[in-house]
Amino acid sequence: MITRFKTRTLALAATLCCTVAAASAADVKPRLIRFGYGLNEDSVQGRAARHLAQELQKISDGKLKMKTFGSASLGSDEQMQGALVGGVQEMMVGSTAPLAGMVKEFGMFDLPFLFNSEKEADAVLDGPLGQDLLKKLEAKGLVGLVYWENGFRNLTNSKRPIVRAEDLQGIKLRVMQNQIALGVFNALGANAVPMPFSELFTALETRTVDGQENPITTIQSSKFYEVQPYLTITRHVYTPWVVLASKKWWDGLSADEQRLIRQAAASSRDFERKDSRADSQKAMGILESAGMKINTVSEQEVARMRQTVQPVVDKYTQELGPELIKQLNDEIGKARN
Ligand code: TK8
Repeated sequence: MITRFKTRTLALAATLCCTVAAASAADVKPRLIRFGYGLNEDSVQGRAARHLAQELQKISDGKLKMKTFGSASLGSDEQMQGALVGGVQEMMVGSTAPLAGMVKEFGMFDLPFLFNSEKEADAVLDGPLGQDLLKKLEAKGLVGLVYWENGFRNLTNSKRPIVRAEDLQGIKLRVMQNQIALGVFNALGANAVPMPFSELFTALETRTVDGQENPITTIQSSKFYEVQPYLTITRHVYTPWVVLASKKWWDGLSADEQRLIRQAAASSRDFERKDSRADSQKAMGILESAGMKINTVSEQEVARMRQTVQPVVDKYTQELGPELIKQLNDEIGKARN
């Protein structure tokens, strides 16, 4: 009796479940999503891209298939942004720095010595300011989904240890492609050279440039230690990555498809930040055993560097809007306390 009742309940539940599943499945078409990124497969980006693809496959019952393309095989960050705007590529992850050419406010993340910790960065990126910036992309043909951690950047070069800013004199330093990054490093005395990341390893290897700056995780996964003997821990800026979709393509998706992609993107964000923080420790050990000569700039020296770049910060505070920079500092202040 009880058994028969249970069986019937189960059968009913099963029918209900599958009706619901079928209904939602009706709004999800089989699709192939091309997702491009700049680092190699064995990097924080590579691992998080695979996580995103698997998650999406799982929650869409295999309908939303993502194919991931690493090592800038679909182009540099800037080229992929263009492909997304044009609707010839569906998704990507890339730095905020080259987005400043479209939405200038993204340049704020290139202002030096802003965040003190990952926690502060998370709070600002996931808070009102970071989310407003993502919305601004829509008018430019991009849908900003979530921020991943790229992280605090440090200097490497092939000439000498950087103990003081003066040591940067005459060093040809590759920087990300925007005016603020350029202004900051020129102010510090380097000869800043903007260049896409995809050309960087070769440029370092052939000594077209002497140095570059990126988080420890990237210095390790991109094997910069093979061509850069000196690493200086400066943590001069925290830069994020942003997961983007083509607006042209996005607008043709059903609400269910958009919801599933947003859900998978949020999962990739959590996965990637955790992985990045754990990998940072591990990568440092690898760089040490690879024989890099590592030094950390002193607090006094950081204070001097801050002073040296202040005119650049002031200039871009005016250009980006003093109100916006005030909001940024307020949100950082809140997260700090
Ligand atoms: C990878 C870049 C990279 C960034 C840079 O495509 O350009 O130096 O740090 O992560 O976005």
